[in-house]
Amino acid sequence: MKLFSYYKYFDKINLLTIIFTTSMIRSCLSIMASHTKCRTGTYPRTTINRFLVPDDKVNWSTEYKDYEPPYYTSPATYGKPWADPDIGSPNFNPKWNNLDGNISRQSYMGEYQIVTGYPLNPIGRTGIRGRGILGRWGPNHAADPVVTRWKKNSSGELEYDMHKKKILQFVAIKRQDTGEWALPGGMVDPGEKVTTTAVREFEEEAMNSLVASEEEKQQWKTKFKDFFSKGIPIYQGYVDDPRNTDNSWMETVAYNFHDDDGSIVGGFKLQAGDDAVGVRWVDIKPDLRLYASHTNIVEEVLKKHMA
Ligand code: RP5
Repeated sequence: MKLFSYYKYFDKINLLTIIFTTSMIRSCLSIMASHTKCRTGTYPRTTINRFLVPDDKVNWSTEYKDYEPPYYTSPATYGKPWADPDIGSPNFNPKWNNLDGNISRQSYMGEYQIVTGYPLNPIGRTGIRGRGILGRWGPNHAADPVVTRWKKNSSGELEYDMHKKKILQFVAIKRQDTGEWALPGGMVDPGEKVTTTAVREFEEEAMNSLVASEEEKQQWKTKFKDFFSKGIPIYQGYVDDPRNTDNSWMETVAYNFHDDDGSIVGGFKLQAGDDAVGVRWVDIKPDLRLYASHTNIVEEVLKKHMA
């Protein structure tokens, strides 16, 4: 009898694992499929045009004899503590696909290839080589918080859409570099836990923690402690970021922090900070357009809440 109940418990855990893994794989696949913003137009902060990469030539395994992308590594990144030196520089011996000291050079997309000393973008060609304006060769790790609540009117009553469904909102920031609305994410500092990055970036970009008083921060700490310890992982993997190159790319881990009755984050005034120039609660609607592949991440969060 006892054995039977253990089996029941085991099956339940297995089932949950399978459901979680399957939905994570499904969301990873849909986000992975987007590799368009990082192969169109001029490279950010430059006048360099990307080499044309048609859809059927993205994959490295497809021959593209004429492929001659320009090489660009931003001079502004040289010598910065967050940036790697050029490949081949003396004393630069990166441990590709490994933890390199406290810098993770591992990819969520599996083992990436190294060709003539350079890591290769795991999704495919981008029309530009070099490190671009990113800091690391290979994966550049970020974390993205998706903070959500249900939309309410000024009397505090729930609002519904035309299908009589509750409206989910999330906190978006306006990026200074492109002017696009985005998740308030940021780069993982060497040795930092990704969950810590997600919360730190939220506080910096959506609550302006860098200039907040100690008293304000103490208030958040008490109120947020429990809330931010219950993030649900939504996605981990490649980001279709306009800064990506053939040898350097963004990856992220996104967590959903849901404020169900709107009393936690919903009770605080949002204020843009760090490199964000705007912040607001945004309705999750079909016409949502966000930076990089953030729309896909937010759509995954919506699916989870509507399921
Ligand atoms: C995106 O860039 C990530 O998803 C994250 O939101 C962001 C991190 O870069 P910075 O905002 O620090 O420039 O690819």
